[in-house]
Parts: sequence; C-alpha cells; structure tokens
Amino acid sequence: MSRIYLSIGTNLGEKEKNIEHALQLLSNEIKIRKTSSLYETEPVGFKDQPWFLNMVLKGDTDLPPEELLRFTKGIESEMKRVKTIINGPRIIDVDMLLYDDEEIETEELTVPHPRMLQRAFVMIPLYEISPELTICGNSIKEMMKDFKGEKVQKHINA
Ligand code: PH2
Ligand code: MG
Ligand code: MG
Repeated sequence: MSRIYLSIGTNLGEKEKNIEHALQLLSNEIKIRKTSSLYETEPVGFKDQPWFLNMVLKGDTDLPPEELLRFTKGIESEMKRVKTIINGPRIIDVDMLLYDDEEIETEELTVPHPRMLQRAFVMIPLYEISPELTICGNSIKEMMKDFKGEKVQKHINA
C-alpha cells in the first residue's frame, strides 16, 4: 500500500455533486483515509472564470504511480471533462500531489506536483488534514507560517 495525497477541483455545473461523484469513483481503487473541508477558491492562472470548489484527500492505494495517473484521468473522462484552455474551467480535475516520499519526473507525471507549494487551494486543505506532513524534507507547518496565496474560504454546506 502506498500513501497518496490528491487534489480535487471543479468550477462548472453542480460543484458539490461533482466532488461527491469523483470521491465515489476514486474509492474504487483508493482507500480514502481523510478528506479536507471544501474550499471556495479564487481562480489561479486564468482569472476570468467562476471560483472553484477545491479539496484534498489522503488515501492508500495499491496502484503504482503511472496506473494511479491513468485511473484519475479515466475518472476525468468518465465525468465528461472537456479540455479547453490551459488552467480554464473544468467539471473535474484530479491531481496527484504526493505518492509516498517518491520524487517522480516522467513525460506524463511530476510528483510532488510542481506547482502545489504556491497554491493556497492545495496547501490550506492539505495543512488542515496533515499538519505534521513533510514534503521533500520540509515541514508543511514551517511552510504555512508566512504563506501568501490566492483567496480561499471554507465552503458552508447548505
Ligand atoms: N486549477 C487549475 C488552475 N487554477 N484555481 C483554483 N482556484 N482551483 C483549481 O483547482 C485550479 C485553479 C489547474 O488545474
Ligand atoms: Mg490541476
Ligand atoms: Mg489536472
């Protein structure tokens, strides 16, 4: 079993339902150990689009990294994600943040996720569920001390 962290985001359609659906599909290959709160987050990159709903999960899986990537991409297609512009609106995005303590760099996959450390929509939910985590030997607690990122706020469930 390997310990993994995934980031999930959506900014089209019924966002809460999209996240629920993704979690349900992910649970076919991942034992989900912990999920963060849902966060409403300001778009990073391409600004002129709706705010996102984001969350992070901690899980365990027997899939090796490349197969986990194929599995998450399969879920994105199953949920009818349509590729438009880079960083543009999407019904679902599932990104691999961490896979054990592995550092992976292939054509398809970079782990830890190369942009995660700058993104409040990743780091704030990640810190919520795993405040003792270390990433490449650096403690997340230290990183969060003077962390500045885009606007995020906890989503209040209706
Ligand atoms: N995903 C992106 C680009 N920008 N911004 C927010 N707030 N949330 C995201 O999930 C997100 C983003 C590329 O995957
Ligand atoms: Mg992404
Ligand atoms: Mg992605």
